[in-house]
Amino acid sequence: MFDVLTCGEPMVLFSPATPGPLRHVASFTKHVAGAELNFSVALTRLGLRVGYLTHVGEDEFGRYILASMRAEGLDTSLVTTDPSRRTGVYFKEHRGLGDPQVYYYREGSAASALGPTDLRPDLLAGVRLVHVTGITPLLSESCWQATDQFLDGAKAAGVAVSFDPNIRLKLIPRPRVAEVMMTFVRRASVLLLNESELEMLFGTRRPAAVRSELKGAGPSLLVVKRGADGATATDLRGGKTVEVAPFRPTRYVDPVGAGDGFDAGFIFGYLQGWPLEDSLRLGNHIGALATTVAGDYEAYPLYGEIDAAGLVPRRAGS
Ligand code: KDG
Repeated sequence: MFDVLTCGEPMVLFSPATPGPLRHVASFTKHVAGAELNFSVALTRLGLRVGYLTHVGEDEFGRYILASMRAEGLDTSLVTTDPSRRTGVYFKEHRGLGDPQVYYYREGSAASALGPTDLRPDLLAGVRLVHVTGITPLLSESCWQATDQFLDGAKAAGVAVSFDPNIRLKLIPRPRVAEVMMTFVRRASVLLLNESELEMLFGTRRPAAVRSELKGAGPSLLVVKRGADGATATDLRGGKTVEVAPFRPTRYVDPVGAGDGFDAGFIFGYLQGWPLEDSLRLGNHIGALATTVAGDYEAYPLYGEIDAAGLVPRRAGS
């Protein structure tokens, strides 16, 4: 039985040891990544039971992903090994001009064969939240159907859904983004995105301006990740927006993995019933830590670490 259920594509990430065009890079460090896997690792480190539904190839990279999941204490019972397809891979490239470039080698991967039959109805029993990102439906037709199945299954079972569009313009042409993502946004309970995604979907960077568009249907909570400017959470029913300041890490490598870490921190607080400010603060903290290392999830904290850092709110009288 899981607290949280998610699905997506895990990949092996090769991070360059030196900056510059990849053709001149001689060595790389190897990591495990994938937006929903990162999210699952972060929540597992905080103590939740996460079900991560995916496929990997019957190859060395698939074995490496499974071994890394086990090392993190993450359940692997929902991972199917597919002998007929390969595990996806991606490379980062640091040119020194802003965020890293990413190059995917994932077409036709094992995870792209994820489909609607993967979600057995019994998997939702006892689940408190289903997490979906906008990456998975763009991987293949069957992944799109699997995402639909996830959202419909959650609705039928009365389970909350968090959705992060995680817009990857290498996976979808810019003019289609809003139309495609809104089909998923409308089925979420909590919408988590960054400011440029907010603008792509709603044409505004002001959370309050989104309320009328989502009135009636869709999320009740809008969480906006503002990077170095902190984060906000807007109660789309009541209208109140709360804002928290950012965490400023003393070292910065790259931002990949920060958004997933933020999502996990916020959702952890949300599931514990914490005040929105505390959930945002934990999201910011995990997101900031993620930027300090070359891998996506390595720097995410353990529960004991967030407790020691004073990020677990004390109830009145405790
Ligand atoms: O959020 C981090 C992800 O972008 C990274 O791990 C790779 O899943 C990935 C993707 O599809 O971009």
